[in-house]
Amino acid sequence: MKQYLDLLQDILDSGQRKEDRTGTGTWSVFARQFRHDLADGFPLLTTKKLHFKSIANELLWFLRGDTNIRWLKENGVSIWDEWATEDGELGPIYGAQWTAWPTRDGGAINQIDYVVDCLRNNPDSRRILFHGWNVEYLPDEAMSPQDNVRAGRMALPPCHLLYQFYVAAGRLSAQLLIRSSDSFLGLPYNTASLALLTTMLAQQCDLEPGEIIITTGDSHIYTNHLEQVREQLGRVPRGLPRLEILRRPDSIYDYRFEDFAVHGYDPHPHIPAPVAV
Ligand code: THF
Repeated sequence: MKQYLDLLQDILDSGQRKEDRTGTGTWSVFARQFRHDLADGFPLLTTKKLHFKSIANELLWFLRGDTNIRWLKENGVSIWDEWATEDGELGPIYGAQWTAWPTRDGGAINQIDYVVDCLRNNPDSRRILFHGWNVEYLPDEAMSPQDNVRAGRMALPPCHLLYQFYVAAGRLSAQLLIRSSDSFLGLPYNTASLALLTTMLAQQCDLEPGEIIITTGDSHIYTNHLEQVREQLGRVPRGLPRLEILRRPDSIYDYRFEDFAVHGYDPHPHIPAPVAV
């Protein structure tokens, strides 16, 4: 994915130094976009090895509506540990808003059900989207993630928030708005996750996967990732792997990690980097 390396280079070339919530400091540019046709391969970065298991299980965890790290840990994923309370809670983050957006009357709306229903029954709709930015539950930035959770709010506000889908000529495309994009650690995860979700939805709705388009708002590189970014920019991208889904589960909620096979993934070695909390 040359476009990803171009974005990193763009941030190095024209980024401004900004302070951030975590106290780490970043180099940042505003509002960038890239697109990838899923017919050209599965967008799992080849210039460093990504842990596909973390990416896939995180997505399955969102779709479960789960907001406790217990299931993630049971499935070998630790990327949410830093923000959870001692009993593993993260408050009403992604999974809660996606599948159980709270309503005035004390009920809940499943936005994923809505999207699947639209894709099947009203694919020309211009309203096929779901949103994570539920303002009532956003954290208070002056409090720690854990204290926010104890107060009934999200540990962190969603970084990837608006997912919109589009059907034409039997192909399903998706665009995603990421308001705050940790370009070295988070963006490769968010890209592969969007591609996986789009492929799963296409399978459920008898469509072919189309394009994914990602728009990043505050597009940054943390100051403690610069060396890793330069290392990555010196590497030559390799051919993309192919994703195969080995069976057709009964619903979008019935996928398991074992249903996914990634063929031909031949990345450069992993490059470790600290995550800003
Ligand atoms: N906070 C910050 N600072 N960056 C983020 O990318 C981020 N997220 C989620 C919430 N807060 C964030 C958490 N997602 C890793 C990857 C994604 C994360 C958090 C951490 C990470 O450390 N990845 C390592 C490997 C770890 C593993 O797979 O076990 C890597 O090298 O890729 C973005 O939505």
